[in-house]
Amino acid sequence: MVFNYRALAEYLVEAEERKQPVSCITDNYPNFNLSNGYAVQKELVKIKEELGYNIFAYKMGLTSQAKMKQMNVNEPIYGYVFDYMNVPNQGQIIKEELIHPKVEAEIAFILGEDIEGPGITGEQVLKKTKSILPVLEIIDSRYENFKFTLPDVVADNTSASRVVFGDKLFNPHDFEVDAVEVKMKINGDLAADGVSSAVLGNPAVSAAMLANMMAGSGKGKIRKGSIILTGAITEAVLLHKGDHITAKFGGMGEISFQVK
Ligand code: OOG
Ligand code: MG
Repeated sequence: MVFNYRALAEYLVEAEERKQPVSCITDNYPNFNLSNGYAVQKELVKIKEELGYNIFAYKMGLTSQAKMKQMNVNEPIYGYVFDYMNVPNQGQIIKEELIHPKVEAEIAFILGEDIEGPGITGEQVLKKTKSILPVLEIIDSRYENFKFTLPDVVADNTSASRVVFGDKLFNPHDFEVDAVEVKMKINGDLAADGVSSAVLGNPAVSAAMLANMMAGSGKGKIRKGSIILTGAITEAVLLHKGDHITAKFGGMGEISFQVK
């Protein structure tokens, strides 16, 4: 089947702009597959660039058991974070700008050298990583009830919506990247917790997987200086207007923001 990838990308961009969820692409087109999903994602990136936005970071998704179980899908995926999604630490997100946002805690990597698949390992990526830092990702599916199949969520740029980075960069060589303990509180109550090893054993493995997936689809290497979100350590937690979120990343400081 031949799909109109541009029209499907517009459908999702409009849902984001109108803040109105839409039905899954696979509801209308049951044959829509994962490579079709990435083809829509590619058009969605073009639309965002035409609107004047730029890619700010890469993101991996569904890299932990907690997330795969929560979303009922079983394979890591990738997408892009755009510049307009960036929110400062201790800043705020506006509920009215979003549909049904959820928050999740992650580790981000900043590359000191290019990385390239196929066959690159987590250890090799760590050697080429300049810094790591904590990040809270706010995901906001453009699909009704936050429900989708893998091809749908890939088309929807893996629910990318907002990001709040920590203030400090850390040298990955001084750090046990797989032993960062995260505790996320909402209005003072524990909302989710976990350890960074939940992400494929080590978040570096997720960054390596990204390079390998990109190589597999002919997208080439990931350049020095690129930022990679390696995927949620914990389940994602639904946000409400008025919520105050704080997350402690053992040894890496704290991130907080408010939902206005
Ligand atoms: C898809 C995005 C998943 C992660 O870190 O696992 C993701 C979703 O759950 O809506 O960003
Ligand atoms: Mg995420």
